Amino acid sequence: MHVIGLGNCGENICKILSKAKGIKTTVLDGGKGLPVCSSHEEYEENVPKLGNKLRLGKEQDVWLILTGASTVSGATLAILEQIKDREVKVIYIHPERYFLTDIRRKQHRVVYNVLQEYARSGMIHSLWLFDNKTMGDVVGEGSLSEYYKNVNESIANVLMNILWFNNTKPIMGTTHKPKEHSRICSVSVGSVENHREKSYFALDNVTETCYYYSISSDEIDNNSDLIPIIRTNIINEQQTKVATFGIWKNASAHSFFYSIKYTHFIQKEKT
Ligand SMILES: Nc1nc2c(ncn2[C@@H]2O[C@H](COP(=O)(O)OP(=O)(O)OP(=O)(O)O)[C@@H](O)[C@H]2O)c(=O)[nH]1
Ligand SMILES: [Mg+2]
Repeated sequence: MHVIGLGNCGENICKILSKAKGIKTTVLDGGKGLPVCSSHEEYEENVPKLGNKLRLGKEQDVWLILTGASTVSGATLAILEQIKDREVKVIYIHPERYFLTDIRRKQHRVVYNVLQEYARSGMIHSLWLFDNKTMGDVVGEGSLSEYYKNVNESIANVLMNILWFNNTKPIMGTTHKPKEHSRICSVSVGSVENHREKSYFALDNVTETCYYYSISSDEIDNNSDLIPIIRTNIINEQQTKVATFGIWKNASAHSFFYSIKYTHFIQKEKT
């Protein structure tokens, strides 16, 4: 897995991921692989050849993390153009609206909409949406000096776990293969006992969902309630959408699940 972090936001998440096994990271920002520019348009027009900076080699599993609120996000499409031969997943961090100046809000709207169109048309493999406000409510906002700490760690955890799920054989079920056109997605996290889930982005018009259960070995051996809880949930979900699941055994004492939700419907701006 190779993760490219664009701007401060992308860089902060890359800092966490760079310590993980099996993940390479590259930061792109004004002064880091990109020239320092003063506007969205200027960034768009001045993206140099990035081959030597990125050094992707044969890696297909490429992720780009950014928010449209940054000036440097003007470089997004020019960067995607250079890596379009890879399987590119984009993590889009939806900014808090009330923090934004008019210019930044406009930039965000443009990037957010274009990326959704790119996903729908298959120009990118998928678009993963996270919302700072929604996530702050779920995982807690830090002090002023580390305001995004919990949010960033939670996003980094999603990536580390996806890598692990993809490379580890489930003890039951499978990894989900979404339909060809279901390329816009979101993640929710949940606890297994009460099956309550909290979403990192409120995705509208979900058409498919898959549940990735990461269960401690103790619970795998001793919790006989597990299968009925999971079965009931999947049957419920299947009433309204395509729903699948996989169960993995983890090495910690802690069990949780992710629910990954997919849609092909364009998401409107969150207010
Ligand atoms: N989740 C998360 N969001 C962040 C972080 N830092 C900034 N943001 C969000 O991103 C927006 C600004 O984007 P940054 O990537 O910081 O962009 P910037 O460095 O201010 O922008 P330029 O330097 O002008 O390109 C803020 O309004 C926040 O919503 C972070 O570490 N984590
Ligand atoms: Mg910056």
